[in-house]
Parts: sequence; C-alpha cells; structure tokens
Amino acid sequence: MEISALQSARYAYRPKLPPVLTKPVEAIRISLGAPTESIGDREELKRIFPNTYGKPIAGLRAGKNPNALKRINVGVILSGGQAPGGHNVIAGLLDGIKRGNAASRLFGFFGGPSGLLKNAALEITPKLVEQYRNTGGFDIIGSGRTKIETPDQFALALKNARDRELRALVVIGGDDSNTNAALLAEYFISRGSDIQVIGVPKTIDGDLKNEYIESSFGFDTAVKTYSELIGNIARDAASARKYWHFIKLMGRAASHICLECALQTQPNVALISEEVEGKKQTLTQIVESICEVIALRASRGLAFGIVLIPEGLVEFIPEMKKLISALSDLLAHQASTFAVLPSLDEQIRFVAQNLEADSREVFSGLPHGIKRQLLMDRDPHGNVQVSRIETEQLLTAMTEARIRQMKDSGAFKGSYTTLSHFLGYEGRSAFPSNFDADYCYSLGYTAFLLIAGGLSGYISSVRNLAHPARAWLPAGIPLTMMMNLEQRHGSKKPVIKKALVDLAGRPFKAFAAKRDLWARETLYLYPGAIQYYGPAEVADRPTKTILLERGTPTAAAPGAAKKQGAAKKTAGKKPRAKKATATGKEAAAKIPPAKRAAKKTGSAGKKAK
Ligand code: FBP
Repeated sequence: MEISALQSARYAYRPKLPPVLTKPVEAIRISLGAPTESIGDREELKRIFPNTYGKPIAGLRAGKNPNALKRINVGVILSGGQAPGGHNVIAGLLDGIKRGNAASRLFGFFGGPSGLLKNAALEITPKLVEQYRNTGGFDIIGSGRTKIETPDQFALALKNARDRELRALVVIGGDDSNTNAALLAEYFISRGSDIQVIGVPKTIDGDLKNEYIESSFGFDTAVKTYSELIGNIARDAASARKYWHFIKLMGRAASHICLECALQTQPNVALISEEVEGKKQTLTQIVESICEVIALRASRGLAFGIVLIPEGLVEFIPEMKKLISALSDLLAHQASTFAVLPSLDEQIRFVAQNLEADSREVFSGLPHGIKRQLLMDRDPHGNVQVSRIETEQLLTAMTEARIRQMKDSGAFKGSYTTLSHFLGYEGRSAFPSNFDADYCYSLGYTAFLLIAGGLSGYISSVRNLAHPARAWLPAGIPLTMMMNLEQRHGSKKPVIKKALVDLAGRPFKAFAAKRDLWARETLYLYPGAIQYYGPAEVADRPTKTILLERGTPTAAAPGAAKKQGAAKKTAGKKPRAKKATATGKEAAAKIPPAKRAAKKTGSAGKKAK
C-alpha cells in the first residue's frame, strides 16, 4: 500500500519521554500520597464508590517492581470522537506491556465500548502497531459513543473481560467515558473481580482538564491545525480585502478551541460562549457587537475581517437555550401532530403558534435556514442537534441584515460581503503534533505502569506540560477525585466535571486585553502548518493555553518562545531522573500554596478549571 512521505517518516519518530519512563519497567514503582477527596458531593460519592473513592495520587519513581514482569492480558477501548494521538497511547501501552513480558497480550475492542459488550476485539501486536505509530485517527480499532449503563451491560462487560482473562481494561476517552471507567472499576471490585480499569484523558475539545489533568490529548494538534487554516484565510482576507470570513470551530460546549485559536491568530472578533452566557447576551446584542467592529473597520477602509465562533455558542445564549429546550419539549410532546404537517412552512407556523411569547419572538427572528435546522435535525430522542446548527451562517445572515439596515439609515458606508466556514473534522485525525505524539505515548506507557502497580479507578496523567518532556511528571490520579454529582436525564449522576473557559483565567484575560486592538487593526498571526521537524521552539511548542496556565505569565507572548527556550535550556540542563518523577508528595508540591492549604483542610482539588 502506498503511504505518504510524512507517514513513512513519522513511523520512525521516537517520542520524547520524561526520564522516569526511560527506566526498565521493573525499576519503576508506584509511590502513594495521602488519601484524596472528590471536588464535591463527597458523602454521596463515597456511597457510590465504596471501593474506589478517595484513593491517593500515585507517583512514579525509581524502585523495584517485579510485578511489572508478569504475563498479563490487557484490553483497550477508544471512546468518543477522534483525537490526534490515540494511536500513540496504544503504542505506549503496548510497548510498556511487552517490555514487562513479551508474552503479554493487548486486545483492542472494536468500535468503542460496544466492542467490549460484543466481545469483538483484535489482538494488537507490535507488527500491527508499527503501521500506526505517530499517525492520526482511531482507525486501528475504531471508536464509538456507546455508554455502559444498565446492570446487564455492566455484567456483560465483566463477563467478557473475564472470558479474555484480562488483568486490566484501559479506556481512552473524554469526561463521560472516564466517568464510565470509574463506574466499571467500582463495579468490577464490587463483584469480586480484580480486573483493573485505567482511564486516559482524550478530547480535542480540551474540556477534560483540571488541576491534575493539564490538557486532554488531541487539543494541541486540533488547535494548531485550525489555527493554520485560520491564518491562511486571514492572509487571504488581508490580500483580497473584500470578504468577512465567519469561521465556526468545533468543540461541542466549551470554547477552549476558539480561545486558543484566537490567541494563535489574533482575529478581529472571537466569541467566547462562556462570556456570552456570563453577560446574558442576546443574539441581537452579539450581532450588534460584531456589526460595530465591521462598521469601525469599514470607516477605516478595511472591508474585510475574521470572526471566530465556537461550536456550542447557541446553547450559551440564554434566549436560544430556552428556545431550544422549548422546541425539544414541544416536538417530543406533539410528535404525531408535527409529523403529519405537509410542509416546512406549516411546521414553522405550527411551532410559532405553540411557543411562549418570548421564544416565539426569538424563533421568528431567525433566518429560514436556521429554523429548518432547528426543526429537522433532531437526535433519536427528539432533541435538537445543536452542534449541527450552522451558527456561522446564522451570524452571516443576521449581520448582513443588520448592515443593510445601517446602510439604509446612513450609519454604514462601504461594502460588506461574507463567507462562512466550519473547521472541525479536519483537525480531529491530523498527524499528531510532536507535543501530542510525545504526550500520548507517555500517557499510554504510564497507563501500563499504573496497571503494573496494581491500581484501578485511576486516570493516567502527565503534568508540567509547559516544559520540555524531560521535565514532565507522569502519575496516576484517582478518578473519583475529579467527580461531583450533576443532574442528568432527570436524576443526579456522578460525573467528571467538565471544564469550561474560566473567565478569570490567564488565557481569557490575555485575549480580553488585546481583542479591541485586534478588532480595529489588522494584526493577524500566521502560525503556518504544524512542523514535525526542526527547532524545538517551533516543532515542540505547546499551546498558548498551557503556556499561560502552567508556564510563566509571559511565556505565551509573541516572541517569547526563544527566550523561554533559552531559559529552559539552563533550567533543564541536568534533567535528573529523581527530580523529574512525581511521588505523591512531589505531586502535592506542584500544587500552588493556596490550594495546598485547601487540601490540608480536606478540600483538595476543589476547582476543576
Ligand atoms: P469527544 O468529546 O468525544 O472527544 O468529541 C468531541 C467532538 O469532536 C466535538 O468537538 C464535536 O461536537 C463532536 O465530537 C462531534 O461528534 P461526531 O463525531 O459524532 O460528529
């Protein structure tokens, strides 16, 4: 089979590792810290997870672990949307397993959790994995969104894991899938099984993050891919000087992707859903604020611009959220009447008649195409498919209408032409950046070491990511530590808390400090394509989000890369393995003092950022 030159070159790439992971597996042991607490609802969670609640953070350090040499079988599942680096998690996991014992076996369940329920799996051999190292996609075994929920499904999962004589199951997924991993770990123990369950944090959305998970994997590559494309579009806009480009960016709910892309490209407008919700902005206000920028630039002879829109925006606009929920209820309750309406116009009339006055007004003001999307694209439960709403087109249509009004009243002079884009799938299966390739391999390798350490109900974690891999800190974090209870489908359920953009956090503040200037002037940054080879400050640089959140305050400033690289060269001159390992205590030492104090008083890991 023909493969591209880059694919062939990437097979040979060897991920950079934190020093502790370069030791023989039997010379790495687990070191446990103090018991932990969940971020909320502690008593209830203790009851739900009697066997796995409150386990200590597990660091990795030099020391003897003969258990790592045992022959074992491990199962692995890829769950949810694709994220660059998934194949490297599997490569790291397999390499760890085989270094422990060449006779150990890794089974990959096909198509996500449903593969475990069907007991449909493929043995992942070193030969097979060679064709997937450092490549994007999840095609080695496929992924899926099935949730293991019912008692029968849990029992079946255990039966199938036992039939394959698994020592452990590794679940590579987002917040929901890792919540599922925590429930499986608890269930297995409660049924007298010693099959361990370990999670790995995946999602391009970047919303599985907290004090202990600095980033989910795939975010880095996805935002770099989108930023390259945004930069290219921006340069075209600045050359042609005649189009306003509205670019919707994937990332279901949280706006981390949009925020990071804004920091990387300096667009004229970037909407942040969490801010829209915080300010309770209406759709009209959002359109007005964009039109102000369009008019300001037009008055300066700049008839072009870039607007970034997060995928989840509509659900964060309070009036749209209300409308969507009213529509979902109405269409569910009146499904049979609605189904026989002969035309879209009649459906629109029917809906408008049956909505309350405020939602009716919002609905009536929407462009026809969006009304159609709201009524047609529904999931099997009758809910509106919010991610399919073409917000980029909604905003182009509404700004065009508003600019026409402004022209009529003499408030706008000049031309206004729009183009819209959606960037999503092109970022999910890209060749992982060096960061993701290195990070994912370490996550997979660490998952094996947590298994070898006899742990269950943990998520593989690698921290200190603002620094080069030689300073990274692999560890195991108890899943219950990141959980609280949330209302889901009418009842309270244990879940890993999703991290939305923190409006008080450094990435948002850095953006907010500059956005007026970026609106007025044309200061686009052109990040260019992801570089897989070349100087570390180009090829290995993490996201600005990580640099701002975890590095020095100036680390993400344009031009700081070189200085920072130089500083790190001195700081990291003698990467001593001992320093670069995270024991429970050392892991705690990385927690900022205020949070350490909170930890002592029993509120460790309080806030998922
Ligand atoms: P995960 O949370 O499962 O990683 O998926 C993220 C995501 O890519 C979102 O950004 C997007 O809204 C969604 O998946 C799209 O889902 P699908 O692949 O089903 O179209």
